[in-house]
Amino acid sequence: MSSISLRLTSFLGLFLLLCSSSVVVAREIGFPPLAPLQANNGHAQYRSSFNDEKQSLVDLDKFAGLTTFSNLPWVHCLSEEADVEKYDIAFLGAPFDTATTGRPGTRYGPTGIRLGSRRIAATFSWSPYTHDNHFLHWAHIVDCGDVPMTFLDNTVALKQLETAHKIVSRRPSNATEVSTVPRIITLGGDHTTTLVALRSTFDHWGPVSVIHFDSHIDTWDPSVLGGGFSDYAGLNHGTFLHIAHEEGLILNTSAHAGIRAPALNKKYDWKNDKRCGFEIITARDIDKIGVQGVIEKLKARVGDTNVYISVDIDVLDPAYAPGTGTAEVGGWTTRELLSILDGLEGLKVVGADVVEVAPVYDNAGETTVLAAAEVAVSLMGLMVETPVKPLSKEKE
Ligand SMILES: [Mn+2]
Repeated sequence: MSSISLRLTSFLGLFLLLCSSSVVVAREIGFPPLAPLQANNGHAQYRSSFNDEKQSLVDLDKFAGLTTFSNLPWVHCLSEEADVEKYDIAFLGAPFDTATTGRPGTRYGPTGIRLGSRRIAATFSWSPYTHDNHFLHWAHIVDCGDVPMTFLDNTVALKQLETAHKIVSRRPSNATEVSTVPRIITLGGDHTTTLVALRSTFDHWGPVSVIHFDSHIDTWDPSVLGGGFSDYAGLNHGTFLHIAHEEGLILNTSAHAGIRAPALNKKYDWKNDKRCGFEIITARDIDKIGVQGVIEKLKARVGDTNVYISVDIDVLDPAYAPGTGTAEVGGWTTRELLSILDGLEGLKVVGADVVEVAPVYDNAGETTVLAAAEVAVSLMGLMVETPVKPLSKEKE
């Protein structure tokens, strides 16, 4: 017998021995392939909330239905009908990008921010930092959808937004014992939309301190930025704070945070900025005074006044927010911005926005819209933390 035949015979013998000495039984594999949580008659049973099939279609709160901000309920806030679900804080989209000086695209901003928020839901929002959940406090928070804004005439578009702000903020609030005027968080939209929001807050609270997170000062003189061709050209996303000052909407206790873009001239822009009521915290100041230092400076600046917080997403470095129209390198990180915003707890925030989000320049990882969504949640948290009485009530 050759050595190859000898080996084959040995393998065959071993195989027959194994077959005769044991009973081979197919192993039952359950799905999901986890140890059974309960055993009943030897069969695996898995815990499931899928008991009521119809109810399960109603209760699922993420990735289902139409996309609203943070899966909040959509309310037809702009309806002329009086019988509309009441709310205390409303997200309102302003799809507008025809007053930009750089790359357009922010008309898709509100949609982008909502997409960036689709993993956020009230039931899954307990903070690892505070162990609090701002979605589940006193305030009923809703998404009012987007305002129809024509892309062919800025004057008309901003008038449409102004009318929408009036309707949304003049509806009766839900928790009347806490707050009687619903507050609005605008999802922009280019920064020009903030002028309209400031007119709206003026309606209820009078002039406010603006905390303006941005890489640009946005107080540029309308007779310069825009070419000085016409009043129409003068109202744009780099001049709206100048105009807000001229209209008496803001207090001289306002502040910019994160500034790093150059001015048009050696002195005038900075002098004019101060005249418009602003103090500047530059992007590089954070290296000297830290996050806490920025928070303290902002709080000291606005004091006890009513505050409007506007976040131009270009305050972030383009590494953290490439999806914007006029990106400036050397900016803050998303973590720094969120820490600063959360640190402003206690301020009387009467209105807020996150603007200049242009998803078309974002990346496949959705870096910009994810950041913008979290910024909006932080702004909402500040509003929940500190209810604000309207002006008429304060006078009583
Ligand atoms: Mn801006």
